[in-house]
This record gives sequence, C-alpha cells and structure tokens, in this order.
Amino acid sequence: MLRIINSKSTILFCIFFLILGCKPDINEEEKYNDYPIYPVQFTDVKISDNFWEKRLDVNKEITIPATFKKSEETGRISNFAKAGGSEEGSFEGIFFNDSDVFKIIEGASYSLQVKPDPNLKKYLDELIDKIASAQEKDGYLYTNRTINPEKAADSAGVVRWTNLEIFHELYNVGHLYEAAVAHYKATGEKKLLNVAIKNANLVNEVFGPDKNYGVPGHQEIEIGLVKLYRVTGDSKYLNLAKFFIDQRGRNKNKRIGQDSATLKFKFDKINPWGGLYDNDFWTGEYSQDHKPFVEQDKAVGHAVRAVYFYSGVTDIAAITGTKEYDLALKNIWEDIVERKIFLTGGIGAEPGIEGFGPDYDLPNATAYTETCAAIALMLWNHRLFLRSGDVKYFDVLERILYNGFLSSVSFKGDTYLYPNPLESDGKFKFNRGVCGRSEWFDCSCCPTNIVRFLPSLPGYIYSTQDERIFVNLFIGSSAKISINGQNLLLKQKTNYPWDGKINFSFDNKEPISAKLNIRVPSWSLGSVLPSSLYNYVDDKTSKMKLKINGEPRELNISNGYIQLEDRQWSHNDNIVVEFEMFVRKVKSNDKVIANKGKIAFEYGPIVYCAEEVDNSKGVLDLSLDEEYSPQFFFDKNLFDGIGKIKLTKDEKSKSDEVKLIPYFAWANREAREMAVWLNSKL
Ligand code: FUB
Ligand code: ZN
Repeated sequence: MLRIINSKSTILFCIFFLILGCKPDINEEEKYNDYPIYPVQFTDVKISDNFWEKRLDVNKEITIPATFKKSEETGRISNFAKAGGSEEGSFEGIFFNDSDVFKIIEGASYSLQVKPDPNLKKYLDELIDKIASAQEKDGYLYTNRTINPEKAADSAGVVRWTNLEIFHELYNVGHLYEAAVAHYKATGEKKLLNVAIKNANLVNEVFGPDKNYGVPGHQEIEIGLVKLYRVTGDSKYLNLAKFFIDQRGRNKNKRIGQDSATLKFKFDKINPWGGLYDNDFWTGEYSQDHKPFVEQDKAVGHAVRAVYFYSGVTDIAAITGTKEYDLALKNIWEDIVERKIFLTGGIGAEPGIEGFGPDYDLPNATAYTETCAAIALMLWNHRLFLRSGDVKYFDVLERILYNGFLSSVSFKGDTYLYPNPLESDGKFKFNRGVCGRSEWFDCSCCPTNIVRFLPSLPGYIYSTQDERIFVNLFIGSSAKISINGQNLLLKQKTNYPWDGKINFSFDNKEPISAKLNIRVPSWSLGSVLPSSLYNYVDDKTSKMKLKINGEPRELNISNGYIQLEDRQWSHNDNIVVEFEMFVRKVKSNDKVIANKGKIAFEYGPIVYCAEEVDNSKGVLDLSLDEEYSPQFFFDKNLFDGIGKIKLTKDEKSKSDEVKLIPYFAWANREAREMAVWLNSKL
C-alpha cells in the first residue's frame, strides 16, 4: 500500500500549519510516501511487565534526572546560558556537548508523553528558554562558537561551518531536530520546534546544490531532517537530507572551508578518539566519505557515524521511493551480520576509530561495541523491517536489545558502560579509563542515548500494514492499534525472556478484523543470526504451540511469522503461543580467531556470561568439557529476579559448578573477571 504520508502525520501536519497560519511548503505535484509498514507509536502502547517496565521507570526516575544533573555540573547547560548572554564565562567541555542536552530532552519528552510530570515539564520549559536564547538571530545554534568565537575548540575552527568533518555543528542540530519533534509531539508546544525550524532553514540556505557542498563529519542531521519533514510536511528538509547523503564521497573540492589538512586536529584531554589525523583520514572511510554511498558495499569506519548514516539513507529510500541505495544497503547489512557483529549484537571492534575492524576481527576483551552503535543498529534494523516486513531485521534487533544494548545501563540506572566488551580480566580499564561502570564520561554520548532510546521502546513492539498486525517483540503491554479506522485493543502478557509463553487478549467489545503475524524468534528455529557467523552446537528447534480460545491449532509459519487467519477479534478471544526455551551452546565460525576453542551459552534471546563474583576459581582459565550439563533456573534474589544457568559435572559436587548470569547483568557487582566465550574441549 502506498500512503501519502500516513494519515496521522497528515492530520498533525495540517493542524500544525493552521496554527502557524502559513502555507505548507510542499509541492503538491511531488507526493512523498513513507514506510509501507507503520509502527504502532509508543504513545499507543503501554508496557506493563516484570522485565521492561521497571527499566523504563528507572530511566524516568533516575537516569533522566541524573544525566540532567551531570549536564549542569559539567557546564553543558550553562553553555546555553552563556551563549544567550545570561551567564558569563567561556565554553566548557567538548564542542559537541550541546547534543547531549538535546538527547536528554528527547528522552524526557517521550517520558512526559507516557506519564505527565509537572516538575519535569517545568524543568524542560526553562531549559528550552535557555536553548532558545542561545540561538543567534539567523538561526545558528552551536554554543561552542557563539560563546567565544576566538576561543572556540580550535583556532582553525572558529568560522561557522568550517571543518565540518570534525566540529559536529550539523551533528548537534540533528539531535536538536529529533528533540524538538519529540517535545512538540509530547506537549503540543512549538518553542523548541521553532528553534529547530529556524536552524534547519539556515542550514538549508548554506548547503545545497550550487552552494556549500560540505557534508556533516558525523552523520545524524539526516535522521533529524526527515523527522522535521514529517512533522512540517516541508519537502526542503527531505531534499536537504538527501543532498547530504548523496554528497558523501563526492564534490570534495566544492566543500567550503573544509581544510583540516592543515588542521591536524588533536583533541588532547577531551579527546574521544586519541589520535592525530589529517584530512584524508577525516574524509575517508572513517566517516564513510571515501566513495559515494551507492558504490559502498562494506561497513567501514566509525560505527555510530556509519549506522546513523545507513538509517538516514533507509529513511530517504522509503520516503522518496528511490531504489538507488538498495544494493549498497543490502551489501553493507550483510557485511555486518556475516562478518562484523559480536554475539551480543554489539558492533565496532576497533577502539582507535570507535569503529569497524577487518572481517571476522572480533576481539572480546578490547571490543569497543559502543552503546551508541548498538542503539544505532537497532534504529537501522527497525527501519529496514518497516521497509520490507522481513523478520530477519527483528532477529538482529532483539539480540541487540537484550544483550549488547541492555548491558549499557546498570540496574540502578545511574552508571553506564560506553564500550560493552565480551570479556574482562577485572583490571583493564575498558570503560574509558575505568574497569567497571561509570557515572559519566567527558564524552557522554552513550548515557544520553540510553535516556532517549528506552522510553521509545514501546514503539518497537507492534506494527501494521493494512489489516495485518506484526507482533515483533514479546513484552507485556497493552496497545491501541488502528485498523481501518477502528481501534483494536490488544493485550500481551508474558514472562519473556525467562519463559517463551505469550498470552494475547483483546479489550475491544466490538469485533475487529485483523491478520495477526506473530514473530517466530530465530533462536527458536535454531538460528543465532541470519548468517553463518555463529551457530548453535545442536540443530534442535524449539517445540511450539498455538491455542486459540483454548483450542490447540496447527501452526502456519511463513516468512518467519505465525500467520493467524484473518478473523474478527474481540474481548472474548484469547491466543496463547509458546516457544520452548532451553539452554543452547553457541560456536563461532572458525574465521573468528578470538573464539577458537570456545563456546558461549544462550537461553531464549539472552546471551550468558560467567563472572568471577559467582565463580571463585576465576572464569578466564576455566575449561569446560562434555561432562558439564547446563541447567536454567530463576534466582529471585539476585537483581530483583534473574534467569541463571548452572553448569554441573556432578549434581552432588558443587566444587566444579560454573554459574552463568545474563550478559546484560554483568558489572553490577564487583569488577572482576567476566567472559561470554568460555574455553571448551567440546
Ligand atoms: O562524536 C560524537 C559521539 O562521540 C560519537 O558518536 C561517539 O562515537 C563518540 O565519539
Ligand atoms: Zn556513545
């Protein structure tokens, strides 16, 4: 089905322009579509379960206030006041620190929308006033230059828009646009949105065909521009996003003020990268600027830049209907899933460039696996699913969500991991100078990304295409799903990820026709990922059951979904689906040298690890053999309840027992040894 924007955004867009009293700047001849599959918005889905609900609450009650507080203490917020003239002083911190504040506002707005909070609302109002005051008359917003131009990050970077490959002016405002759209949707207020629009209009005046051909050094603005386009209906934002995408690897001589060859930028103390690089580096593979996107076929360079880029490209492909990017998107995705993804779903093997390494180079202890990269990869896979309906993208997304992403925030919600390695000797300071979790970082992109991702999670569970409803994640929730103008009220109850039984019921009294498609997770079909990078040692598949209104049914699985017949659903109906869960052993493709002679353990979607805290003999030197048999059990006393695995040789002797906890739970106790991949003679 082709949709001329979706109906909800069309209404929103008309209201928006009626209020503004101006004519939408969209060429009626030039209709744009959007993704053929529509995600049920997080505002229409309420999570209520034992696993995720508390994570979302902790994000709201602890992480959002904690990250705002850190932003105050580190000058991130006063930078806006200084740029606006209400405070004295010079710029503090890293030149892209504005973006952290925008990201927390985005997360806080999502949270506000789910649960009103007058104090948070008031805090945001005051903060937005400060941000608006920092905007220059023509729309420019980048406190590092506005506060004190002659002392801006580096003398070579004083002039606006110069050395874009380093200075993040366009990256920062990409996050501003995302925050502004979230805040507008949450509150209906336009103050931050107007700041964003004014800025985007300026960016559009400066960049474009026959103007400055510069591209953002760190992609992100593309995603933000698409969101701005959706909410305003103004196609110039879409065209600008496409321009930025298409200029990578092209027209380098037409970029105005990009002279980092002479800059040889060094970041010293605030250095997130730790190197001294020249122009060829900044405009090469590192920032996916080595050749035009359509000619790219490998995931290279800085992982967050790369995957934000691919997400932006996917948005443009979906909205404009162009197929020109498809081959590159396909090849790059396969390159990641076949050769460059860790078992936990993390990406980025190379700390030096915070990015992709060579094929199959997946070192466990030094894995960079940045939290932001894990989030970016979920954003991209979600988009790829919405464009194709292909279940494989959710298999990747689920693996990241429960493992390489969830590890990044502590149970208490106040300490974080920036890299998420798969092994630790309890000494190496893998977490940007700390062995263990940290409350904050000089470069705090990761905590502030967690803050905005978690409250958006309800929006990933369900999606629709005409009468079809996709259930892609198993999270206890109630959803209002619009089907042909009627609201189907779907309820999901489950104890996933500890149990594969899922119960669906309906709250709508009036029967509503829908085709339910329930995802069959790849782990239950005996596939770790849609590639040959990792394999289960046995080729067992899970037993599966389906009951409708108490009656057992034949399973009709096609395209990775249990396809239920098209029928009417109402409050009298009930569906039960069950995927058998059991402990599985995983081996790597032999090409992954780091995992030679090792195995890992999984249960359902969860990757396990051994921590020294539970295994007094240590975990790096232990060696498993075929005599060990695994057993899953639920420990209700650890971290509010958690599924563990016990490996025993002899039921009666405890001395040889090895205990495993979910990888996402590691580093919540003493920082000692940890390993996902365990030595094995198997
Ligand atoms: O450059 C902005 C962010 O800081 C990147 O996305 C992260 O990798 C970190 O370098
Ligand atoms: Zn980060």
